[in-house]
Amino acid sequence: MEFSGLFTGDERKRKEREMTEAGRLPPHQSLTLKWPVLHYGSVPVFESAKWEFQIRGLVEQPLRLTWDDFQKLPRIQITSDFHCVTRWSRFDNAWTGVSFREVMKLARPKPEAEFVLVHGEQGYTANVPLADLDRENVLFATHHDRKPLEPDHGYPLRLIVPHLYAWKSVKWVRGLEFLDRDVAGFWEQNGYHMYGDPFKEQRFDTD
Ligand SMILES: Nc1nc2c(c(=O)[nH]1)N[C@H]1C(S)=C(S)[C@@H](COP(=O)(O)O)O[C@H]1N2
Ligand SMILES: [Mo]
Repeated sequence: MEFSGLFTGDERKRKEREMTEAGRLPPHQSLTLKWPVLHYGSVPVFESAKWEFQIRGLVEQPLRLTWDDFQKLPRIQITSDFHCVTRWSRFDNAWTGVSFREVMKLARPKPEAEFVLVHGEQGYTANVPLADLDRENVLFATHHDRKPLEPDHGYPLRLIVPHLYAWKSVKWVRGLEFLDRDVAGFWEQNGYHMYGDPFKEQRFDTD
């Protein structure tokens, strides 16, 4: 017999227990089977002819990539978990896109570059240490669970940094600024933690 639908609450609890036991649920988070939408400001309209991806700061090769340039880069698929500081976690997301390392190969950060300020549309920013982006599961995603990103989830391109709270996973990402010091991004200027490790509960700058 098919009881699915009737037991979705139980299914959620079962999975939450499973993830807790596997050590994948960070403290004081709860598992969601849905995918909430969370951002500051409005959803930007994508115009491929106007879009460009800008890489500047401490790199050997500053770059401006058009949407066509970006589309030509090799793609990877990564499955990872997603933890929002407002206490929901979504597990086993399949992301397709271009790895951070692929973009690094083109820009070639200088040895002094230790931090990156990630820029999104409308002035949204998030700061991440370069070492935390230079990992094999960090990517610029165009697809989620094999479907193009919805506009409110970051279409056409978003960063995914699975091991940090999701405010670092910049939607509508448009560029990278390589720096020799850690410069606070949007939420970090508004009281959030500079690093944001969900397993250490680094939510606020006082944590
Ligand atoms: N450009 C931009 N990216 C953003 C945000 C934002 O306000 N603007 N919010 C962040 C936060 S706090 C979270 S939890 C995730 C939410 O992603 P989702 O809406 O796809 O679930 O996006 C992150 N990326
Ligand atoms: Mo968030």
